[in-house]
Amino acid sequence: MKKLLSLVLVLTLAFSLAACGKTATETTAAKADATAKAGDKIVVGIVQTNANESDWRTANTKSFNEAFAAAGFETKMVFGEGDHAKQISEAQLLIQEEVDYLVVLGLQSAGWEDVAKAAKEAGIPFIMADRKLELSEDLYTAMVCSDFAAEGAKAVDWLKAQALASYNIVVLGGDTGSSAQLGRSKAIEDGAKANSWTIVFNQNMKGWDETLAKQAVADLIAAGTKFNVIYAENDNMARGACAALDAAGITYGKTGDVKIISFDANKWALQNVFDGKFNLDVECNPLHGPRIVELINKLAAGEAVEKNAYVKEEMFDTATITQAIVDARAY
Ligand code: GYE
Repeated sequence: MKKLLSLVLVLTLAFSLAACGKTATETTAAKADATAKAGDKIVVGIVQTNANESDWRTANTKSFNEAFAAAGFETKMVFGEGDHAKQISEAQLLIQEEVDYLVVLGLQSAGWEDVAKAAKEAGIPFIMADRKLELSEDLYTAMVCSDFAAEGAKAVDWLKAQALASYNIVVLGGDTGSSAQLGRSKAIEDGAKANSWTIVFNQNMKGWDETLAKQAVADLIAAGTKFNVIYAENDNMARGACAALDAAGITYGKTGDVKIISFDANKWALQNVFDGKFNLDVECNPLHGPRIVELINKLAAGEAVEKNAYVKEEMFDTATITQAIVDARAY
């Protein structure tokens, strides 16, 4: 009954707004207003990448579920499971289900125009979280993302500061075409060019997979490939690489022959930095739940929001890490 009431309210408002030529934004506001008037729960559709592609993703999904439940939102979460086309069709379904807000974490950064246009037509605010998508500003309401180019630049600067006698780098990339992979990979590729470093291997691991990373490094060792740096685009792949080095009796980390660079900075990974197994871990913070709740509440209240927000992130290496930092880690 309530749904029907809010639908009638939306349609009446939409027709009256359309009759007087109101924009999508006003339609959005009308929709939010109707939802509030009808006292309905705010329904948020989340288009997530994969359920458990990494420890980072697990923490990210948990953050959304917990924060949205605490905010009294109704959450509709769908997963792409590694398939971009599936993510697109799931997103279209959420629009047809008339969610009040659409939050997208894209497997791929490209190919979201149609979904964004459909959301705009329906008056549904399109919000990007975690990964910035290739969309013009008129096609999304706001974003809360990580700056992957900046993350990569931190790692390259750190690597340069190590002043190694030689640089033979193995790049274990994330899912091809994701903005996280694109940003982090471009940084090391540009850094290698600028510093005349050698990238001896550069491949993306489907699903950011730890086992694939381990196998890739084991194959390199078996082939006799010389390398002294592992640039792993997330913690799980870095751990996979270390397992292959352990199996081959090759030393790594603070006192070892191979430098280990990672991204995400999960608690267990920072313990590895503290224990001298990982040399550097560049933070990528998954706790987007509260950030998106704050954003949606502002939009629902008709308040102005920051269009393009980047999460403030740090980096941790064997020289700066402390047990207290590890113990205080929230994910
Ligand atoms: O680095 C990786 C996850 O989008 C930043 O996706 C995220 C990446 C993160 O699976 O672990």
